[in-house]
Amino acid sequence: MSHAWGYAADNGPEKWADNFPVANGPRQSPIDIVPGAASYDGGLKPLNLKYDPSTCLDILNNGHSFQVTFADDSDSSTLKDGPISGTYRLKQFHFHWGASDDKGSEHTVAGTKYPAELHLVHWNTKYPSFGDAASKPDGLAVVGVFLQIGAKHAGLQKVLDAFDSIKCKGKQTTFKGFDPSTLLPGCLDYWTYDGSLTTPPLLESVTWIVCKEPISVSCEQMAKFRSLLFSAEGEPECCMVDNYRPPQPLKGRPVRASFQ
Ligand code: B30
Ligand code: ZN
Repeated sequence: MSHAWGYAADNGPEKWADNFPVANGPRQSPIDIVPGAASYDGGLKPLNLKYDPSTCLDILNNGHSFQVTFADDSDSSTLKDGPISGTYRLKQFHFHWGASDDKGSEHTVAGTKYPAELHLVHWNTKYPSFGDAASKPDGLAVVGVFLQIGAKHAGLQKVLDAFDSIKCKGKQTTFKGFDPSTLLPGCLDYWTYDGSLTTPPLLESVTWIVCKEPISVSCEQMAKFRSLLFSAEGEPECCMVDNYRPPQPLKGRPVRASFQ
């Protein structure tokens, strides 16, 4: 899949509104999460994540990130409860990251940027498909997890070990049996707000669920992210880094916390 948009000066986040005017809409993502301004909501349920590793299919370099794709033709890998109603199915997960450890996440916490952010993308089964759900106000739920530098992450290493096969844009390989729950933090406390896709088409269809607790990954693992390429085979090599959108105006939206 090829796109006119990207993360360079001439096609990056500051230019997206030219082709996607919703970039200036009322519920854009990401945002800066200010913990002191979020309100604790005791009515928020714990997240109910049930992932079946047998639904994991393949891994793809899509030219703006890499994504791991899941079979979503049955309720085998689902998100329920938390801030949402009904059943949402896991479609894919992907990451955003920086050229160095001082940047890379899309959401920030009181202005603090993490080196990377994981997005687990789910769609509401009240709609017939991901494609239908992606334009509905309650169509998608994305769980965001911050990555910080620390100990090597064994679950993430299984993903990184597939990178030799997907270095360039458009490369894809099978990636069977991976359990995405290995990428979740131990504590599932979260912030939630109504937002959007963080890449074009920037559709305002996402219930964001951002975990408070980061997962730790080693600096060697962060370096491996930066070895992927935005470019296709045969094109001048362009390292895939800084593939994040900066925080967008909150425009009066409430941010709720599941924890005190
Ligand atoms: S995010 O989690 O808000 N970063 C999409 C899903 C989640 C996010 C952003 C975008 C999405 O589904 N976009 C449209 C589908 N993509 C998927 C792909 O292959 O990667 C196709 C496309 O954009 O047109 Cu390139
Ligand atoms: Zn994302």
